[in-house]
Amino acid sequence: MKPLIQKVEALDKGHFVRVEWEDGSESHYPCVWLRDSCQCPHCFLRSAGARRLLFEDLDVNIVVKEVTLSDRKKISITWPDEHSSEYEAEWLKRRCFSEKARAEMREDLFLPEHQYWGSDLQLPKMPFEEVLYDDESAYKWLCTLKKVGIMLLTGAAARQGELLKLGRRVGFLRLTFYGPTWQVQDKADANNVAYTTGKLCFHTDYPALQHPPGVQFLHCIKQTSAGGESEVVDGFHVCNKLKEQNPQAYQILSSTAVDYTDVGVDFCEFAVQCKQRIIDVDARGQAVRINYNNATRDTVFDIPAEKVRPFYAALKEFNDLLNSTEHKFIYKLKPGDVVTFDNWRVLHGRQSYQSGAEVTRHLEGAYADWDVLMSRLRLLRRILSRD
Ligand code: OGA
Ligand code: NM2
Ligand code: ZN
Ligand code: ZN
Repeated sequence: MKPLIQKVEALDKGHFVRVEWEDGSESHYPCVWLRDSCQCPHCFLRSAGARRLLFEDLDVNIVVKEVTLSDRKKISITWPDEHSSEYEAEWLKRRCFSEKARAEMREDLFLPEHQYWGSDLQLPKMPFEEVLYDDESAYKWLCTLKKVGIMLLTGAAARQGELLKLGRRVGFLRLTFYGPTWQVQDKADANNVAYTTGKLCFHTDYPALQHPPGVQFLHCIKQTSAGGESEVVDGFHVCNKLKEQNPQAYQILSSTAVDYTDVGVDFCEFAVQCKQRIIDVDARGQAVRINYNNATRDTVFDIPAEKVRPFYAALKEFNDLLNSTEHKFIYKLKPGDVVTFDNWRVLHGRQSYQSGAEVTRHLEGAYADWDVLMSRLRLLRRILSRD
């Protein structure tokens, strides 16, 4: 059902165009935006879906000379320099500036809604193969990953290389200093605490990078009989709790820049340093990314000495909440399981296990960026809405 236009008129001395829709509702469009968004071949490169018009050539005080309605399906505007622009009803409707329309568009483009969870998590599951070969399943996987923050894919082969397939399915994986994919197992002279048999307390991976990987995949190839259980916690849910229960701790963790370091050799030699706030927040103070790995938190701490104790106290509060039985979910990966999770939101950990002469536990890991996964999600939605 395509929207139809009842009436169009210029308002506010030509600075606005008012569109009245056939259902009686109305939309107001600022003329500077209309001129800037002209869809003619001179102003817009259709093949790239991108603006050709240079900002230098835009008069930010522009007003309309004339606006007319043709066929109730599009409006035409003549500008003072006689340039003319056409805008289709459907195109305009999708770009309505009302609060409600913008919220809908935001929802459509970014799927910002979160479903929070605690120890009651019903770990979402689906067969690995389905995600690889069925578009509807792949779409469901990506939507769940965005909304819940975690999904288990089952039935992959218990050998290396399965994550490369998942990478090709979404587009490509994120290369880091640990390689295109990496092997989590007990290693001599480990270049990372993850490559030991020790317990890993709740962390997000790679806060030492300026742009930490948005998504993480862990594929279980071999699992030890005793120990090695996985733990996950919804970081955004815990942040909401902390903000409520201890606003001061929240304020400290969302404003203090913490130094992270990672130095060694793997894919190639590296000396990574970064400053991150443990809780990254948006303009409204909502957590948007957790950057917390106690192992790579640097001993260099670039804050005034008197702020150090309050910082540790705040981090203790956060760490305690992460570990409360009400919030954490414990499970054990089986060979063939691939856990996929939002590395900006979900903190993960593992219980320790016995070291021995041979390798008793082996996971293959990989990272991907949210840009790549969201791009695939939008493309899949487009394909699925066609048939
Ligand atoms: C890691 C990690 C979890 C595990 O390698 O960063 O968190 O279960 N591994 O070994
Ligand atoms: N590994 C698993 O932040 C980190 O160092 C997380 C990264 C070694 C690729 C661990
Ligand atoms: Zn134009
Ligand atoms: Zn990790």
